[in-house]
Amino acid sequence: MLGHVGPGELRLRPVARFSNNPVRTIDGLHWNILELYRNVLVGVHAAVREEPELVSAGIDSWAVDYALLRGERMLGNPYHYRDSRTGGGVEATHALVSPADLYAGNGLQFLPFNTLYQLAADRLAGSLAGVDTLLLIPDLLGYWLTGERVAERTNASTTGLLRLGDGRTAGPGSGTVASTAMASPAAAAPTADWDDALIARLGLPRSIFPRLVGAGERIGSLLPSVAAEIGSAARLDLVAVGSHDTASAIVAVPMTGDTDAYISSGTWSLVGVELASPVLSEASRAANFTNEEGVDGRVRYLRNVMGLWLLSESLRTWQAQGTTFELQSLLAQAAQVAGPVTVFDVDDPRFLAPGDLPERIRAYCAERGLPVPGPPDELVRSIVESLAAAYAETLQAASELSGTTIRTVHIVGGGSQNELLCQLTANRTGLTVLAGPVEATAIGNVLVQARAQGLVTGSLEGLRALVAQAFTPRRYLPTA
Ligand code: LFR
Repeated sequence: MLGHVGPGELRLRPVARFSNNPVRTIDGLHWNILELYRNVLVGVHAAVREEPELVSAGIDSWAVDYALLRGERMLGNPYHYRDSRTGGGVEATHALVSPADLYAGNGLQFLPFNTLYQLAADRLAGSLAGVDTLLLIPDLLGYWLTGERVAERTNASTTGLLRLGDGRTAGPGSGTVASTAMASPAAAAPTADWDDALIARLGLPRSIFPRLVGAGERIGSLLPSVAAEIGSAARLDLVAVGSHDTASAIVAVPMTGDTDAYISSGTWSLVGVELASPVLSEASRAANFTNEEGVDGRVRYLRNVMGLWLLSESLRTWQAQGTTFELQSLLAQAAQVAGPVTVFDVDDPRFLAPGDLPERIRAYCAERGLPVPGPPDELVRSIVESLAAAYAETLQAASELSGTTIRTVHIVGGGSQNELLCQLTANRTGLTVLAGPVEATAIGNVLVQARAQGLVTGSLEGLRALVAQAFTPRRYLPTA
């Protein structure tokens, strides 16, 4: 995505798009990381050709996954977090440190694929021998572009291996930041650091975790070999952004006050509120809410809801079985389904792995004596209705656990284009839903770079005001 940013100006356009298809080999499910990197080069090349004055680039991706390196060499292909190898890692980790102790230190929701569990699986398999560096996915791509090894904080906070800052306050809260507070991103208070004691207790080598950098810090310029490969003489800086895609997306949620909640709705749905400091209560842990680090030290207090993965994986299954559906028309049919719709728990762990999702959803309903959704339009209606129900339940919990009164819900990302989902969310929450922007992640990425370059100044509130000006949201009011 190519962005143009200045005071009162925010425009984005796509220059290259590619699919991200994982590959299963004999040892499990992997990311096709070299193909992703090749496409990054193609994309940067296209961007520089379109905009020779381009000043910087920033990378974000999904969280938790990583590559292991010895010297410059990547040891094996990164695993996909949906691979099943992490089961043993969870047990081994909890045998060493209880879930309650983990939460007290890192504030992270339990997801079986959090980096610390994946690393435990690696340790048990002997795969950490000879490793000298761990790089999360965006940091790996950044390393290949610049030769610099760093760990960007927002994404590092999803490893489970950062310890929340001592004061447990995480910098400025919503609406309280002076507009100049972030003129120098380096002034942002570091809120967490690698938890040396935890890393030692888990038997992991501390030396593999790189220096932490904050969103807005310059990482480096393109290696000459990379510049030559993309055929560019451009002086392009790589700038750290909220490299966890969700952190970038939340930067671009046009929230205007502390009664706004967000749903970053894509493959996953990240449902919650932004806070100034973490909530570490036992009730919060039991409800599996996470305190991930946001840009400028904000806390992303949220829960992962299974998300549009349920739809995309169902479409993929039907395609593999010989029927290709067009999503928009299937959603239109789903909206017409009359009669009671079965609501199921979208977060049942059985829905995490790739494969035949329609079958797993039907089995789930049959086991519980619920009406089993039959044809695709019924099943899709059931998925969307169940997602909206999970959104409503999660927002209610976020509100209670954090003491936030929620009046408006923003839906950003791909799900903001799903009218049925947005309307059902308004109905089930009884709240106003503001949908958009769809490309929130890219917008948040670009805005943090622009601020680092001095093209805009100010707090996240100022950046969000730019978003609100540039992208008019679609409003949904409860109808039922
Ligand atoms: C969303 C996301 C979530 C993270 C999941 C796995 O794309 O980054 O925030 O929990 O993917 O990395």
